[in-house]
Amino acid sequence: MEWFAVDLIKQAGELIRREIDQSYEVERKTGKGDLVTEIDRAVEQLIVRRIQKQFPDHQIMGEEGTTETPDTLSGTVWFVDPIDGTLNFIHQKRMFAISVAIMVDGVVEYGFVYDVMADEMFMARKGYGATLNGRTLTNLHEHHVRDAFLSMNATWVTPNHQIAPEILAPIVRDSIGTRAHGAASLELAWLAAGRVDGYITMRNMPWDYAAGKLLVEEVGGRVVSLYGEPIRYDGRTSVLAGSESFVNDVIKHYVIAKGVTAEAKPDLQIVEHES
Ligand code: 2AM
Ligand code: CA
Ligand code: CA
Ligand code: CA
Repeated sequence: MEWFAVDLIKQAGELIRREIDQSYEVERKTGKGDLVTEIDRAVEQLIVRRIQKQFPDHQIMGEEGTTETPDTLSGTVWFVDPIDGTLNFIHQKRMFAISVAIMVDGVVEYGFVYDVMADEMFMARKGYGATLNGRTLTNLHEHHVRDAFLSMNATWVTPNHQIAPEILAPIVRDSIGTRAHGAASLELAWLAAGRVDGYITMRNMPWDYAAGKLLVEEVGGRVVSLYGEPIRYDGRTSVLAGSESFVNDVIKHYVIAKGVTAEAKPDLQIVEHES
């Protein structure tokens, strides 16, 4: 299954590299920052068709809607984001990834994040560690917010999100620096590779984080919701990722200290605006 997935992802990567300089259609989904291109759809179709042919009984959850949300997470489920970082793909022609995770009976067993233009394949297998282009990734160094270099989207500290800025602005201020890379799976992969020390987002879907989460966990890191709850795979969630010390520091000193607990979470209404 592992080599089938790698071959499939590399083939999809070739398709993207071939098409990236051609003209293609771009469509709006919910707003001007939420786009999908013909290439996103073509790549998802390529991936989905090959999986269906090889493993007809597997379920697939893909971002671009060629598949249905599975009723149950039992059996084998593939989470597929054909282009994670579509805005980067369109505007920068780099720093986007194909993200694929394979879940077996509710447990993510394999995660793949492929940076298409840098030709970097990040892979993890549960219990067996993580690699980047075949080289083993070493365990994360412990960090606290005050000595962490973070990856986080600036949207979350703007006032149009109710509680989020109150929690996140102090983290931005106290850390040694923040970068917004714009591709969740790659930000988690970079965390696993030690290129950043933490990643926070208020809203991700399973195809964004399933593969990257396993990568981070396989180098000793922790990935939970912003309130420290286990991550679910059935819809949107916030994501807080980093070393054990970083994650504990954020929850204890920035989230709980603000009086925000998992129970109080309904207060944390994300106002949809999609700039
Ligand atoms: P995408 O490019 O595949 O849409 C941008 O900060 C990151 O958040 C990207 O990984 C992007 O994935 C993801 N993202 C963008 N809009 C989103 C939404 N409405 N819900 C969840 N994730 C989103
Ligand atoms: Ca999208
Ligand atoms: Ca995505
Ligand atoms: Ca996508």
